[in-house]
Amino acid sequence: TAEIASQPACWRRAIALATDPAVVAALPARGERVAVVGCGTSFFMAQAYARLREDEGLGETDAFAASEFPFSRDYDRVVALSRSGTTTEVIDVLRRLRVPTTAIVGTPGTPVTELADQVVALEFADERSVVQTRFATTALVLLRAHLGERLDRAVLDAEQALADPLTPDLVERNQFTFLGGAPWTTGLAAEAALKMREASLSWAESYPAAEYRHGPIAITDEGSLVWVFGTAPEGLELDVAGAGGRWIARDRDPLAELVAVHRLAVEVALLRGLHPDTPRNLTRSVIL
Ligand code: F1P
Repeated sequence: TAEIASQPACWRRAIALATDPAVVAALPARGERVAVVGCGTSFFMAQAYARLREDEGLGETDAFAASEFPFSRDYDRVVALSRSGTTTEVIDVLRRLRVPTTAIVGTPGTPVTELADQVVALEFADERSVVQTRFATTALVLLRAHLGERLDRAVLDAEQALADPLTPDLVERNQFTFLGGAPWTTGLAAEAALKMREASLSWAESYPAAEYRHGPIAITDEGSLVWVFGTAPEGLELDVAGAGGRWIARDRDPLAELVAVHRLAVEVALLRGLHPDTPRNLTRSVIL
């Protein structure tokens, strides 16, 4: 909980760090063809960043789960995201690559930092919990700030998300669906669903918002929560209400909405008698 609550402070540090010359030199330059890789949470942050960078016109940007990296493709730079710096699939990609690489990590002095050409260490955002929250969002804030986004409002929105009451009609749900209302927020929706699974062992799914009508709406009922990150498609709220689901769509920075989901995941876990920091079957990093 303390790690979740420290996100606005960590984000402020990341925004300041984004203009540090060493950090600017390590992150992708305008026009470079870039691939971003990671596993789990880090992969979903990679997806969000890749789509933002591409849509900003700063260069073709792809995101891959590290296990699916296409070595046949030509990239100018590969960015690896890994809190632990010890994830096997990320290490494998960095070992095989012959192009410039940048690692963004929580812990320096790890195999990932040894293999990467450039390293950005966000030690202030590293965390004890097995479940990632602030490292992931802080890394994305750094990358968004480097793209030129002004993120003061996002920080204020995160503070608001930390202050929101979590009412029983949100916590007492048996199915959680998160929708990406803009292409870059689909990665955030995937991460929100992962948080609900990891921290509270909930049944959670995610889709691009417009895909929701193409099948997933079939599972929606009175026990469902449907939460949109970003702008909702016209009329979708009525469809969800018609299926009996509880709908949330707020005019806030989507990354701040992820902070709200961190808190929801903790509350649902506690309600079910689970420890949200140490999910069953999960370790801090996957070393194969
Ligand atoms: C990646 C990751 C985490 C997940 C769990 C297992 O770790 O998949 O996202 O929550 O802790 O490892 P990393 O490469 O970012 O350290």
